[in-house]
Amino acid sequence: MTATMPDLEQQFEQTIERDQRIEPRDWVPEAYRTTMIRMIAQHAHSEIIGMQPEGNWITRAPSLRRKAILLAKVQDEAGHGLYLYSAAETLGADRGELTAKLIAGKQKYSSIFNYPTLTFADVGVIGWLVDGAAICNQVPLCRSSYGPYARAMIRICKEESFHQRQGYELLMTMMRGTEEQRRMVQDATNRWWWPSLMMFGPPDADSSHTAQSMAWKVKRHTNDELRQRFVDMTVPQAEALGVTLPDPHLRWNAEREHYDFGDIDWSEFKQVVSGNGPCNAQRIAHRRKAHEDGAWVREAAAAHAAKLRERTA
Ligand code: BYC
Repeated sequence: MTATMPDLEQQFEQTIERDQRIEPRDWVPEAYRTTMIRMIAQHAHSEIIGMQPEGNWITRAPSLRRKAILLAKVQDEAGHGLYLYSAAETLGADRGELTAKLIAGKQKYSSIFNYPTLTFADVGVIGWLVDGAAICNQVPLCRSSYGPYARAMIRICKEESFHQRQGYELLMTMMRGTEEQRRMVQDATNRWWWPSLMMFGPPDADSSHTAQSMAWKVKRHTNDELRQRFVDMTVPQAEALGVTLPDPHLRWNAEREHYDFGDIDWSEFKQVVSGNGPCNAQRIAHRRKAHEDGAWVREAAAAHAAKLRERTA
């Protein structure tokens, strides 16, 4: 007996209701497919573009040990991008088309990667704050309703935890160093704090996708909930490190049992997301060039695969 549309819809709703996973062969409403492709592609693009700000420091890392650590981290990000593109492919998206949309400016990537990395302290602060925010946002996504995405997120989160620790350890070392090194850490913290809070997306009241994504259990918490969790988690870390977070309104609210914090400059967020951040043009130009430079590899791989097919036929 063939399943009718209402049966399929009911099955989908039940899977979500029972907290089970949606798998690639399951029927899904078109809007669910579109949402998952959008979110997974944006995430994959963020990992790949996210290699640039830190990659910028690989040749200038101050020791062989720091260079090896940074290389490993940036390589992990390439890996995350690749398995996220694979997860998007299980929904019928084509990786080549997703890349084409990224370099044509038709698909987004995280706002955070449009800021420059001015000193080596930025590498530590990215690990601490940016990877810290990423973990906060992504741990709940390990329970996302789409199976391949949720499973990819488990490994990604484990690696992000290592990234966060390496950043914090680097900053601890710098804070035990010279006055100039401490000044660099404080300066990097000042520049990355507010953009890190923006990573969680617009306030709930302005978030176009949250309600539907929560109903489908794609997202498990709202943008504001996760942002608050990140602030609460990070303030004690800043104290232990000995840096000041650049927000005069940051204080413990005993009644709410959370830290209160100042207003985020949402006009800056909008500017960056719409392509006008400090490094948007540079990031996309670099990605486009890397893609074009890699054309011969894709051609060679396709020619090799065709030869193998011919031989086995
Ligand atoms: N930047 O309705 P909303 C990483 C867009 S990788 C740019 O709240 P949603 C790492 C949003 O896409 C970090 N755009 O959306 C890598 C939507 O636009 P469209 C990436 C943003 O999806 C290397 C519109 O604003 N992490 O951590 O419900 C090294 C309205 O927003 C941003 C992920 O991708 C932003 N910050 O919630 C180190 C995690 N925020 O598509 C670290 C997975 C929002 O309607 N994604 N927008 O044109 C998510 O959890 C969610 O997609 C978001 C946004 C919380 C980001």
